[in-house]
Amino acid sequence: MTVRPILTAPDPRLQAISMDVETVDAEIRTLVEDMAQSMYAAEGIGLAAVQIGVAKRVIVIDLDQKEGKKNPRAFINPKIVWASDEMAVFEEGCLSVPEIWDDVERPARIRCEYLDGDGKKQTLEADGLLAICLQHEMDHLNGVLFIDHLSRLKKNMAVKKLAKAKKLQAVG
Ligand code: K1U
Ligand code: ZN
Repeated sequence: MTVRPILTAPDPRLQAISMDVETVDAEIRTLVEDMAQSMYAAEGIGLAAVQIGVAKRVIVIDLDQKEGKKNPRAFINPKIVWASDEMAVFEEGCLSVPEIWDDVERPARIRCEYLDGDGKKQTLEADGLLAICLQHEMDHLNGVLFIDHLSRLKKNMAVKKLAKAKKLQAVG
């Protein structure tokens, strides 16, 4: 298992449209394990494969990480098949958009279909943080970041802050 570096905006690879997984084989299982390790190392609650530079429709989420008790869930080729009219606002962050948090409005409940880590078809109805996190990660699979949901002014401010941080990082 390998902890892989997480891409940060404005890296153009984050805008890629990820490809469907054909077969859940050993390569995909290794990818899922690497993603889980990378997510834990970065102290995140979710990760999309594209964030480590692999444009495949694979997501890992673990919402209840307690000491020594890790339970990563894999969502492969996830699709939202229903979303509630009711909306929810949640302050989101992103490992690819460091140090920026802002409110995003999304459907409060969703039903999605996906393949699990064993390649079995599953259906899940989610609400609360799981629904938010799934939608945030599925956006990544379509090259969308949470700052793309903000007003143009807020997004511009976020992009400037990210560019400045990258410049400072490069100088050392
Ligand atoms: O996609 C990502 O970069 C993961 C992102 C998921 C997410 C967080 C909040 C709302 C929607 C989606 C993160 O994990 S950011 C870090 C984070 O949320 C967190 C870190 C430590 C403790 C609790 C939360
Ligand atoms: Zn993210």
